[in-house]
Amino acid sequence: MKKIPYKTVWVEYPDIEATMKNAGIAHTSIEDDGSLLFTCPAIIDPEPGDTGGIVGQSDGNDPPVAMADSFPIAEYLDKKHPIPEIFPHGTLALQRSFILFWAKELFNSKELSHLIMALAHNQLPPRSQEFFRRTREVWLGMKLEAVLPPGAQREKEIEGVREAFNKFDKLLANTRSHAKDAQLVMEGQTIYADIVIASWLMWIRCVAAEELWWNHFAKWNDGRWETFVSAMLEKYGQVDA
Ligand SMILES: N[C@@H](CCC(=O)N[C@@H](CS)C(=O)NCC(=O)O)C(=O)O
Repeated sequence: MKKIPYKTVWVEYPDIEATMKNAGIAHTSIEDDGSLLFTCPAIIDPEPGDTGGIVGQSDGNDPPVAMADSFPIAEYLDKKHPIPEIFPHGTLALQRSFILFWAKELFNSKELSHLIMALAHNQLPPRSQEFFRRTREVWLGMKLEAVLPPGAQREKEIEGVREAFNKFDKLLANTRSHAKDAQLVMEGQTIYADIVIASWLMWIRCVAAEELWWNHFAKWNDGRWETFVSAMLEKYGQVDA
């Protein structure tokens, strides 16, 4: 989106902690048992610069910036590369609050998180699959297969997710016609909250078996979620590797 040159390094789940520690990147949260959780995404900016954030004009004296956690990373990049801005002036707290609300109502809801966990495992490479199963089954207290088996119970939970989407469709009624412009939260501009929501929707689209995305999510609310994700992908979906 900002046309910042970068190189992606893909890290498998079991390697995240060691990779972050080696790069001097701090944990992002502390688990219930007191252990530190290291997470992706993370960035290393070898050229943080002190010249008003103009790339390529660092005096070379600043140490690289190495950090994890999406929100602070986005804030950092938006300050350093302000065009196009994803935190328009005065919207930082509003965006933070909106994202938390969306996550609480939808993505951390039992129904959707169960659905995603039950399906994500199948898409991972073998070493990550083993890690994902081991850690998530401890979190959930049950086998992944038992979380949301296909059938009547899964259909009922999908209906619960649909109700949550209906609620956001109403809350975001004024931007309905802007989905095709990659705007969901704010009319006229794609902002950080849009990126977060598009990323979550993309996650569902990637892990959901075909029939689940195309027969459910993609059809809901006149297709605005699919229209929005497609527009975001088309405009900003390129990855370097
Ligand atoms: N607060 C972090 C959370 C990111 C997160 O949960 N990342 C997952 C991958 S999607 C992770 O790295 N998990 C590591 C693990 O489960 O050990 C952020 O917003 O960046």
